[in-house]
Amino acid sequence: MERAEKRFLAIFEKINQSNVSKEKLKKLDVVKKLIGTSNLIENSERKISYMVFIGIFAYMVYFFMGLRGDDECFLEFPFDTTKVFRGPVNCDICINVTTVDKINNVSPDDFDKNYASIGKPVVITDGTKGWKAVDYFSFDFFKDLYQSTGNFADIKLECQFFPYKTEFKSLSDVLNMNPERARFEPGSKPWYIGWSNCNDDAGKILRTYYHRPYFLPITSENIALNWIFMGGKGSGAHMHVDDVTYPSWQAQIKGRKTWKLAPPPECMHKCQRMEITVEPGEIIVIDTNKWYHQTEILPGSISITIGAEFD
Ligand SMILES: O=C(O)CCC(=O)C(=O)O
Repeated sequence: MERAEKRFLAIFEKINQSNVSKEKLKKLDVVKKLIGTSNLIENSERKISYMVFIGIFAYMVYFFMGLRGDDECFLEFPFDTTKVFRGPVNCDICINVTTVDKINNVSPDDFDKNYASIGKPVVITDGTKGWKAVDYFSFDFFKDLYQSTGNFADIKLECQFFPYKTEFKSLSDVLNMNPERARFEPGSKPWYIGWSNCNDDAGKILRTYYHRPYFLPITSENIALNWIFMGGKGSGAHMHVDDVTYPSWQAQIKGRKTWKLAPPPECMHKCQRMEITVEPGEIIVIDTNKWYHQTEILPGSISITIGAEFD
């Protein structure tokens, strides 16, 4: 390497002493090749530096914002970063959609044709007709459910837990809060949380409290993984878009919740925002991967919902 360097310097010296201009030198194939290689090295070094910088930045955000969800991954990206990379949405899903219809007694074919197949949000007011959940779901119901189906630690793997504005770190923290707070007694801290159930035994029991929504097309598969959201009045989920596989239904078992829907940003000028309040016993159906959504729990009873994706 040293010898090569010396010989190169000697050649360089000779060139300097000759009358060949730098411009002419740059036109030589061998010089072009050399410059190209050095640019290539510089570029890859720059790329590596960027990647290291992004990595350090992401880790700092993740670490300082306390967004570490579980210990399965060394580095988990904050939930909302995935939205930056979502594909553009065809605005046909929202053009001319100005309200969320409330319908009942709808056939699976009509539901499919007028809503599911075109991604139009809708509320089915008789959606939970005949469901035991309406009479049984409560804070204590879920506490007993998870106590009877194993320990709370099971709830962690593969499950997602959304603490929203609370300090809770897990569903187990929630279900062990003091009873006064669970009942929203005056002076206690408000709470609203959500989770996906990934305890198979609990899932089997849950399915005895609700049916596959009657309006889903026969060809639709109702995904077994349940999402449950529970809590008292105040803000629910912040405005966001999901990154799940399919559209979802969500049954409002107890309480009342307002959904604020916004079209995808690329459709902002062609489509409009909408708002709908879902009453107890109603089911909202929405493609949460396309419609941005935010929720607010209205004063009154605890809000409890159960839902799932369907294809
Ligand atoms: O039900 C809620 O309050 C939030 C639901 C939600 O954000 C979702 O399903 O993505």
